[in-house]
Amino acid sequence: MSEADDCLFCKIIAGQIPSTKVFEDDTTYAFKDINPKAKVHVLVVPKHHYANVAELAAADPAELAHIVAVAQHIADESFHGAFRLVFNTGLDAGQTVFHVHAHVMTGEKLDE
Ligand code: DGP
Repeated sequence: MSEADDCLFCKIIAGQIPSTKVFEDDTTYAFKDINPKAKVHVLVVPKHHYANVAELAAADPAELAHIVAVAQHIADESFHGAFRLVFNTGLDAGQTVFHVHAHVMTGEKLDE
């Protein structure tokens, strides 16, 4: 069994676990975080399984740039383009799901 076979976000992308979709194209899926930390809190993920952002950046930098563009699009739609982008990377940084995901927080003025 590969890492991806037992991955929560792979199952969400495949529609095996329900999610509230915000955006989708051939390579990328975005859905609402189940535990929002801002008025708009969306997770943007590549459909291909990478464990973290460093792995994604090394393997497919164009997809990483695309994720940033999707984040910008979400912020343009919900809060005049301002957003916070967070990639928790590693257990001790708070990463709990080991399929790379950008936390996009927007929709309101954020605390500094
Ligand atoms: P992180 O701690 O950076 O690995 O973030 C994981 C995020 O995933 C966390 O903010 C909560 C969210 N999350 C966990 N399980 C689910 C789920 O089943 N559905 C959705 N929509 N979000 C989830």
